[in-house]
Amino acid sequence: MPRATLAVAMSSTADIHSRDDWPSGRVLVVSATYNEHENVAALIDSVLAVSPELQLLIVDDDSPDGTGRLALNLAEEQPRLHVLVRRGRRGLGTAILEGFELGRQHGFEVAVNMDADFSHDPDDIPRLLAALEPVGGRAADVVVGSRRVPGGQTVGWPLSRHVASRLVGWFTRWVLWVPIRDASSGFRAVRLAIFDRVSGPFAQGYAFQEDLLWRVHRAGGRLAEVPITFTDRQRGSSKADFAESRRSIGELLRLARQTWLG
Ligand SMILES: Nc1nc2c(ncn2[C@@H]2O[C@H](COP(=O)(O)OP(=O)(O)OP(=O)(O)O)[C@@H](O)[C@H]2O)c(=O)[nH]1
Ligand SMILES: [Mg+2]
Repeated sequence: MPRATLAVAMSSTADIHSRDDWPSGRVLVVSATYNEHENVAALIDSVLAVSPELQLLIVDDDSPDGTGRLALNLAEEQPRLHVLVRRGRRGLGTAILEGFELGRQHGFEVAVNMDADFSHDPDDIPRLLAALEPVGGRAADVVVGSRRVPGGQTVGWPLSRHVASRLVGWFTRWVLWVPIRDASSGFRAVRLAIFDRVSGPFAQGYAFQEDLLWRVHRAGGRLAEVPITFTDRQRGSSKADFAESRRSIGELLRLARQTWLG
């Protein structure tokens, strides 16, 4: 299966970028979208209302429901909003990675990655950022918004989702040796300088989340978790289908082979 590197196909000429004149900033929130028309405008408002210091990048894969077009229109009026519409569905992992890479190119120090469906509460962003700061002398490189540390929880999931998520969590912790309880959480704060030490090829789909933690940990980076409440999406539909699950399992097994056999 083809995999992405950090220098992921940056500007295939068909991709659309909103304005190139980004204000300077330290923290860029990156949210990947695919058919999130019902959520994206509210997400943009909520994230940008958290702090005037935050900027937001939407990375859309040319959603058939017009999410990207809507975000591009909103970006015309909002200098803290940036939009990349990629031509064709290229996967969640490559979308996040391309968002991080754009953040680096524009001089941001930290990226916050979150889903666009309000499962992640924008009001938790300041707590994630605070946890990047040094504790006992050493700063964290990645802070994971975690459902599996005291105070964290998941609201609204059926039993099947709990079981699947716990299995992946267990596998990442005890087979891949990543010391994190909620490795599949897509709500994180990431110090972008970590990519000076960590490179791909990264998993292209949902397994990017576990893959990034695995690489950061192996490179000696510091991981931390803070509790969050994850709420099942209220609007729009899931993109985590059977094909994506199968692809993720393949990617995780590849990481297991590398962990144990080198
Ligand atoms: N750009 C891009 N974004 C994607 C892709 N697949 C999923 N996303 C986005 O990634 C985020 C996570 O996807 P979800 O469908 O919410 O996955 P999930 O949280 O496991 O499933 P739900 O239970 O439905 O919320 C959402 O913001 C999606 O719109 C993709 O191929 N490309
Ligand atoms: Mg979701």
